[in-house]
Amino acid sequence: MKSNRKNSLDPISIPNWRWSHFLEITTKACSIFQPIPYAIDNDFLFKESFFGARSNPKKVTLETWGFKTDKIRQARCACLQAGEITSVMNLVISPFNNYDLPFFGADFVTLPNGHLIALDLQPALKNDIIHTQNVWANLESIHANWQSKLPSGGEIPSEARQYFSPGFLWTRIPLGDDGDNLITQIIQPAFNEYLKLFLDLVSNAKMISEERSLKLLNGQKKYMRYRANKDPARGMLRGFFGDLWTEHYINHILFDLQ
Ligand code: DBV
Repeated sequence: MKSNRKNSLDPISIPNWRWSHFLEITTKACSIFQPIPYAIDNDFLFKESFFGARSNPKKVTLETWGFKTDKIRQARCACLQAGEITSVMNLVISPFNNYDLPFFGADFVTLPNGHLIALDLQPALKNDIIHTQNVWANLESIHANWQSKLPSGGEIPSEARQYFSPGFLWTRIPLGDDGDNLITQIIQPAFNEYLKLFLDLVSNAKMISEERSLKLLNGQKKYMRYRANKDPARGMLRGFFGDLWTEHYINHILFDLQ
């Protein structure tokens, strides 16, 4: 099937994609920054395949949404729906390194065994107080309010901890009505507050020195390399779309600052 999406800012049109409301919120909130399309080849703007038993093949659809602005190097969202249940929104907003800003990271994943929600303003330089103090001072109270209403997400890989802030909202919730209610009543308002804080930081950000920009760039590249190397979706994407396509997608679209 062909997609009529021409560029990364064209709206997503995946039928019954569970996370569409969150991308609508993001699109609306970011429209004040005059976003322009981010160059992405057609083969990565839209991709479709089939999986499962030959007698009853199921469809998997992936679309990539994205933009850039004067302060945001790349905002991109991998939007995937596989069959009835499996539904992924992997959104990362990466500022230019000449602003002292964190990444905005949202990994919303529905699998047959439940929903996994990871949301954070992720530090490029976790041990640098100039980089973190302004963010964490505002984020920790927001986090405390919403995380207290959610079950914990459990252990995360120890090597990944350096890429998360103390405000990392992390939970695993069951499928079904209870899960849906938690997504509507807790995850949605939490997402709004995390995104608003991030975009306010972007609005107020001032250019930093050349020397400090280099430090930020190194921190950003380390984060991108880690995520590209350890992408938990690699196996799933390879199963759906093949190794070559997946490696190009992960290393040259999703985490393209290495
Ligand atoms: N995760 C991605 C991309 C995805 C994606 C690009 C296109 O970075 C999906 C899709 N994340 C995805 C899937 C799973 C997870 C898990 C499908 C489930 C894997 C499984 O259980 O089979 C946050 N995502 C996770 C986990 C975490 C995150 C902590 C659980 C642990 C894991 O399975 O590794 N955000 C994610 C993450 C980092 C981050 C791993 C690392 C720094 O910033």
